[in-house]
Amino acid sequence: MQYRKVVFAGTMGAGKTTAIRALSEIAPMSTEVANRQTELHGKAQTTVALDYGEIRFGDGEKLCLYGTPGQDRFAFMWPILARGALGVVVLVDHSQVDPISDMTRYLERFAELNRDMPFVIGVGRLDSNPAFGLNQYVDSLSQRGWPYPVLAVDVRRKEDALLLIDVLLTMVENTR
Ligand SMILES: Nc1nc2c(ncn2[C@@H]2O[C@H](COP(=O)(O)OP(=O)(O)O)[C@@H](O)[C@H]2O)c(=O)[nH]1
Ligand SMILES: [Mg+2]
Repeated sequence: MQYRKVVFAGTMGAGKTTAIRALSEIAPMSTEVANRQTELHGKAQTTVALDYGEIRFGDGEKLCLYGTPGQDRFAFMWPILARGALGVVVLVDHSQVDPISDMTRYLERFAELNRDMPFVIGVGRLDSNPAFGLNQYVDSLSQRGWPYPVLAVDVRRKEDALLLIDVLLTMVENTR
């Protein structure tokens, strides 16, 4: 059996744990603790260390899904998780103060680890701030010469989470 790995990154509350729970065909593992940084996000629980889930494909291939902890104090986990990853799904919470720089921060950090890392960006809660839309993300990326796909998603829906994976796998296939 072939093992492949995809990493989910993004700020606290962006939906990493939710996406992996929606996708995983095994009981997903997650290391949730009480959230003591409620100034960053109001949610009750947050992930330390990582999330883990798996998708199995018909051809006997297994895709391992890893969620990075959002808080910066767990940034030491990122190189460990990024090693050998097919690509990174960066989830963005559009309702945050500066979601573009949230996105940029994760892209920069993971690109430092692997310059050729394929990325897909999933923007959630797009309706929370109608003043700016998906095109702002696309513009910001193209200004930096980053041709990564940007999708509006609600990762609580399995088909949205799966779309992110499909796009990432398609990119990987096409660059081989
Ligand atoms: N409205 C909305 N809520 C979302 C979306 N994605 C995640 N959530 C909710 O946001 C909360 C935080 O998600 P979580 O997966 O714990 O974020 P994590 O910190 O990235 O692991 C959960 O209550 C999710 O149900 C989205 O696209 N839209
Ligand atoms: Mg989490």
